[in-house]
Amino acid sequence: MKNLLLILLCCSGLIAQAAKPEPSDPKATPEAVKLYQKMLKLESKGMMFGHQDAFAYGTTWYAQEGRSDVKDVCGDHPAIIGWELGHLELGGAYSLDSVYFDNIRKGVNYANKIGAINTISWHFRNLLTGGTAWDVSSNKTVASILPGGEKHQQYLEYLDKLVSFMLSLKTDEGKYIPILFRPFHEHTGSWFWWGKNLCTVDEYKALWRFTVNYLRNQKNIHHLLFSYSTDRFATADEYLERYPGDDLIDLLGFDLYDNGPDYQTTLSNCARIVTQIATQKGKIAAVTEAGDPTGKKTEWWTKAILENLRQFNLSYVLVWRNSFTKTKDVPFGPYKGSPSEQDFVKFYNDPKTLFLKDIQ
Ligand code: BMA
Repeated sequence: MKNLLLILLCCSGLIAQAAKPEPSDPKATPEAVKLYQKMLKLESKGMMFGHQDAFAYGTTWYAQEGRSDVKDVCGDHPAIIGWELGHLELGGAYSLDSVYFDNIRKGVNYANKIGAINTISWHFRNLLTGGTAWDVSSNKTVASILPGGEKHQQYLEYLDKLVSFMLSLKTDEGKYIPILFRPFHEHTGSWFWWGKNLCTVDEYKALWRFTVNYLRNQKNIHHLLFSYSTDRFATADEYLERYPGDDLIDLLGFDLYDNGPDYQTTLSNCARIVTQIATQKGKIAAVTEAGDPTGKKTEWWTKAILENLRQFNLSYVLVWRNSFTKTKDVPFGPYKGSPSEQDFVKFYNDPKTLFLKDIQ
């Protein structure tokens, strides 16, 4: 009996070991596997805080290594650092948000060195019209860049620039730095050329499948974890309508800005649905973009975000950038002198939120 118990215990131990979650790419680098497992494990500890372009610039500064507006306010950096590659496809030196690609490369390395997690988005241009990512004047763009389409060759050229950049993200020891890559986002809306009214379900899925296969199988890139990130949605079916497949995706997310009176109920409803699906699939769940577009809600961090997300095992919530130039956007993150600065410190001190020091 005792022996049987021992055997059973050993077996269950082995099963538990064998069942360690693996990313969707069977050839994922050891660093990508480690990141995936670490993020899943951290979900039960708390919710990480992320900020777009946190290390690139803040409301009053540009490119100062070691600085972030978040640290200026609470003394610690975000755990998740967002970066944006728009305009990489044009071959220039800097992004559509005026960040030098060299600085992104250095910043990714720095973030990784200090134990932060890097996520990258790509608002790349409309290949068919020549317009921006927001040019929705044609519903043929996605079809045109797929194999057989008139812009397919040009898409490969864009992807090859992406490939060179991704392959340049290395540690000082020459290992590829694992990245959460989040292309074709907010596709349940129709403001990007890959959005819902601009391509069919099949075209959208084919775009994902072609792209991931090209990066993995043609270009041998295995340090990326892929993030599927919708805008608002009401049901699991709606969320999954354009989901390209478990063999491609590692993180299930959604973007949701505080744009109306239903924000808080929508936020918790979306978080509930996404965390349920992610648990069933064994994938990471996150709020991949958020923000208060008025920039004026003094208790936004604790009331809108924390109280509505506290009950869920989400990996992270990332807020959008603190533009240092005057754009139409307010700074979405905290900064010295912000109306919600004190509330952010409360948010930081809450045991539910995880910042850089909490994930070492
Ligand atoms: C948008 C805005 C733009 C920016 C783009 C890509 O939401 O912040 O100003 O160029 O994201 O980062």
